[in-house]
Amino acid sequence: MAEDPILVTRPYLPPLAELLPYLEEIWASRWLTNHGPFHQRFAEALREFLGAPQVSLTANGMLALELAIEASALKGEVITTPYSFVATTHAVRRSGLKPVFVDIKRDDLNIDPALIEERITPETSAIVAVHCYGNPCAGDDLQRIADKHGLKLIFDAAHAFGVRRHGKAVAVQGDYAIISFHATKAFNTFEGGAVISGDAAAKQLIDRYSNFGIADEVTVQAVGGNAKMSEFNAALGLLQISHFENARAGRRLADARYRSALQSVRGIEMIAIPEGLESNYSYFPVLVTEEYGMSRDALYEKLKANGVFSRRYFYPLLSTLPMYRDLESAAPANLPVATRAAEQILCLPIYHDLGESDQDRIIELVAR
Ligand code: T4K
Repeated sequence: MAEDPILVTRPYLPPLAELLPYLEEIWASRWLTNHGPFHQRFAEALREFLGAPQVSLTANGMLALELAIEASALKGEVITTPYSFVATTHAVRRSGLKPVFVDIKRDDLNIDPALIEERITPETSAIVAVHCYGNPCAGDDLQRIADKHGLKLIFDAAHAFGVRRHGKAVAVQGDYAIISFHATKAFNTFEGGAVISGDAAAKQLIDRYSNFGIADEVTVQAVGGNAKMSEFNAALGLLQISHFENARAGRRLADARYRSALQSVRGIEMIAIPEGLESNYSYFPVLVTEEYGMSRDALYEKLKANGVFSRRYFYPLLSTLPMYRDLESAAPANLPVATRAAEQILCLPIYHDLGESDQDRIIELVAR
């Protein structure tokens, strides 16, 4: 008999019975959206969980990033990484800005601060950095560069929910940071996201842009849009917070099993967990190098033929997409580390209840 397929992730869902009282509350109040009681409770719970000064909830991570860019009133050029999900660069471009790609570091696959300053011009207004797979960027170095050149600093922390370094939430940095609560993330509300901001005025800007620019019943102050989170998603989020550590613990085990089984496989490189980091273990990226003796794509196909659906996050490189490849900064010669990583990367399945026998199946296929 064919074995069950193993997908790259499996969303964590709380027991349905625990959600029902929340739904009954929504049904009774008929308050479904527009910053209702669950919205406020979830935002407050998140603020506490993250230790963040301010949190605004949004309909998803992409809109959160667009709001952060909009509230930062950027112009001209934005320095960013080509090695991310397409939402990152699209948010820059959809805001009428020009993305300027800077290469990444091999050790964490995040933007390389040492290469940023040579790309800064009088047109540059911000840096949009990504904590790829939840691994923290060199936040202090980025902040120093942003301060020196008067740039805004925005973190796409879509992957970094719950990640802490020396006890502090990695997502709480910069002028704004965004998180995604998409179904495939470490923490999900089906769809959802949040913007973290530093003070009440910054949060007010985000909240206003997210609600059509409306200040009160008769006052519209900005050309805003609609990025609000509904009461359903907020109620689910409130419940999910109480389950997060449990889900993280399941993924931590799977991560540790992969690391010990794959460390001796020639040609398979893993990304080290930096000292003091409490990851959320929501991705398990490996780099399939020349020494492996089989290309990344051949391994991907082999896994697929055996019912294991890994993903090539993040290939193709954003700078090679038709809408970006003509940018001067998109030249492959400018991005050798990212180009190589995109050709070698493979994210193996990882989730809270990945069974040991399923994981062994994956490990055997990779280790041969
Ligand atoms: N910035 C960064 C750095 C991001 O990575 C993302 C999103 C964003 C910003 C934007 O945040 P959001 O606007 O999405 O909140 C997925 C996600 O759709 C996307 O959220 C995520 N990053 C990206 C890395 O991955 P796909 O195209 O790979 O999703 P899909 O539908 O192929 O699903 C992957 C696997 O997950 C499937 O094989 C099965 C499983 N799955 C998926 C869904 C949707 C489930 O088991 N249940 C589900 O409901 O993009």
